[in-house]
Amino acid sequence: MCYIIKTFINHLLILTALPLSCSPLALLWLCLSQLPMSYMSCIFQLSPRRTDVLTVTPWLAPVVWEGTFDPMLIDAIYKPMNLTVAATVFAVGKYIMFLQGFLESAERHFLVGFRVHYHIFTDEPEKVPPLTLAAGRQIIVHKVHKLNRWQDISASRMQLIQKVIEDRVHREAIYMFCLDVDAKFYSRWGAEALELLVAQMHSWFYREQRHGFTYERNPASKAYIPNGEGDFYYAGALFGGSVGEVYKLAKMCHSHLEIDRANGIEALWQEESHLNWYLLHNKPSKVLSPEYMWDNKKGQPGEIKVIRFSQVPKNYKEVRENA
Ligand SMILES: [Mn+2]
Repeated sequence: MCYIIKTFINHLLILTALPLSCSPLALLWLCLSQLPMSYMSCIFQLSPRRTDVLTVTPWLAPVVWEGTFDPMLIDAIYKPMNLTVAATVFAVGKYIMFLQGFLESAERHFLVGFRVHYHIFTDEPEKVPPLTLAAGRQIIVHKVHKLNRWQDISASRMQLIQKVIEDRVHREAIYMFCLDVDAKFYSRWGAEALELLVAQMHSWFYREQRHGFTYERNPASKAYIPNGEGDFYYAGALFGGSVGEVYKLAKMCHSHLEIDRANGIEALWQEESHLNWYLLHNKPSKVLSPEYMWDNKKGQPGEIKVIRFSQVPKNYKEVRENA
C-alpha cells in the first residue's frame, strides 16, 4: 500500500514536473515516508482488500492471498521473535532428483531471514546436494528405507513426521511445515503462513463445490467423509503449524492409516484423504490460498496474482516406483 501511494505520488511529480522542494505533493510524500509502520498498517487496513476470493473461513480463520497482508508488517512482527521453523521434505527413491531445485529455490524464497531446519528424509543420503545455506539455516538428513509402492511412501510420511518431532523437533523448533519435494519456490513464501494449524486449499479444487471433492467415500475407512460434509479439499503436499499441532495431526493420521491398513483398506488418496478427515474435525486456524502450492499445469488464472511455490511438471512413470 505504502509502495503504491509512493509510486503514485512519484508518477504525479514526474508528470507535473514540479520541483521536489516546493511541491505540496512532495510534502505529502515526505510525510508518508516518515510515518511509522503502525500508521501505515492502519492505512492498509482501511483500504479495500481482495473481494474476488474468499479471505476468511466460516470459522473465522484467515485465507492468505496476495493483497490480504502487508509483508513488511508481517516481517516486522515475526522477525524479532527469532523463530526456528522446521520443514520436513521426503526425497525417497527417484524423488531425490527434485531436492536440489527445491532447496536452492527455498533459500531464495522460503521464510527468508528466519532460522529454518530442513529435515530431509531419503534412502540415499549421499545424494543430498552440498549447498551453502544462509546463516541460521541447516540441513538434517535422515536415512529411511525405500518402500516399494509410492502409496506406501506417502503413507509412511505421517509416522516419520511423528517420530522426528518426538526425537528432536519439539526441542528445536516452534513451527513446522511438511512439504512435497517435487516443487519449486518462485516468490515470497513467508511468515504470513505461520499459525497454530495451517492447511492449503488444493490448487485443483479451490473452485469446486463440496460434492466435487475427492474425499474418501468408503464408510469403512477412517478417512470417510460423507457427501454433504467438508469445508475445503486440502492439499497433502503442504501442511503445518505449531510443532504441537503438527504432532497431534501426524499421530492421528498415522494411527488411522494403520487401522485402515489392518482392515485391508487404502483410502483413495492415502495420506491426503486422512489429512482431509483430520482437518474437517480439527479446523485449521489459517488456510493458505493455492498461491502457496500451485500447479503450473493450471496456467495462471486472474485470482492467482503470485505463484509462490509450484509443482515441478513431471512424468509419473519416470519418478514413481510403480506408476
Ligand atoms: Mn508431489
